[in-house]
Amino acid sequence: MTFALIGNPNSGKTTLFNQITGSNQRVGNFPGVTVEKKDGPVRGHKGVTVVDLPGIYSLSPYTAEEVVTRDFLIYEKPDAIINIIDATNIERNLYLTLQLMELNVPMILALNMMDEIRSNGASIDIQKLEEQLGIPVVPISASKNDGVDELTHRAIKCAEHKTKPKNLDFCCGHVHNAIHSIAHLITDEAKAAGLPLRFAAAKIVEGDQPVIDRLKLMEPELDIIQHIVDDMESHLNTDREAAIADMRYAFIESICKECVKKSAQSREHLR
Ligand code: GDP
Ligand code: MG
Ligand code: K
Repeated sequence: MTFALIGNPNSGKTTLFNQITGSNQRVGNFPGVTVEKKDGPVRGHKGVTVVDLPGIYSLSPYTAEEVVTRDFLIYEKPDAIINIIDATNIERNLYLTLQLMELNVPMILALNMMDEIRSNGASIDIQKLEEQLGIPVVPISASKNDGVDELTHRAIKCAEHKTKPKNLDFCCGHVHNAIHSIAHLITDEAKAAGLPLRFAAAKIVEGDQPVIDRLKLMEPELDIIQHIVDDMESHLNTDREAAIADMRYAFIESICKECVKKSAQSREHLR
């Protein structure tokens, strides 16, 4: 059984990796320390491996880190994703979470830096967050080794039961329509290419060339897709990448409004 450990740079991936495996990889307080993937055995669980992947903000195909992480997810198909996020910077971190959910792989959210949240006087409603996202959420503090055993335990359960994210459909309106029309159009091609359908459709809407190339679409399909995207852009009066980003941030904002109580002085403001 293999877990992929994924998160933004500085979310605490390496700290968590070291706790889970009992190893001693270098922890950095700046982004970009982990440029290659490292794997190690999960302590106390025979046959379970965790892979520490490069920190990324998005599943775009632009940076070396993004390519390594996304190719691992798509082509090596881990049994579960452990998505670690910095709870003190939850809005920004959830942007990657929503993209990972589209891969339709069993996934668990490790809500890290909870020690900071507590000492700031902020709070996060874990149960509500779990309901809204449709994936298990475990509050942890990687550096204090708090909640890590619970996380490992639930990640194994999640992989064993193949528990996939419950709601992929967090969007509505024109972007929603475009994603669904395109998903309908590319069902066979996505299957043949081994790409998760929802991920492929959203990536086409965004204009992700490697995904579009990999699907080997025919001219008539490409024409229809262009038409769908043009239509969406003109209705929303924005470009395709911004349309997707706006949709994701709108969903994140609505979740955080319900689940997060900030302190007067959150860590974000101190940065
Ligand atoms: P990575 O870039 O995702 O691999 O993150 P690192 O593991 O290198 O951690 C980034 C920084 O956050 C380091 O300074 C860690 O010591 C710190 N850190 C990691 N986990 C926690 C935590 O639970 N609480 C606090 N306060 N700091 C943490
Ligand atoms: Mg690291
Ligand atoms: K780092």
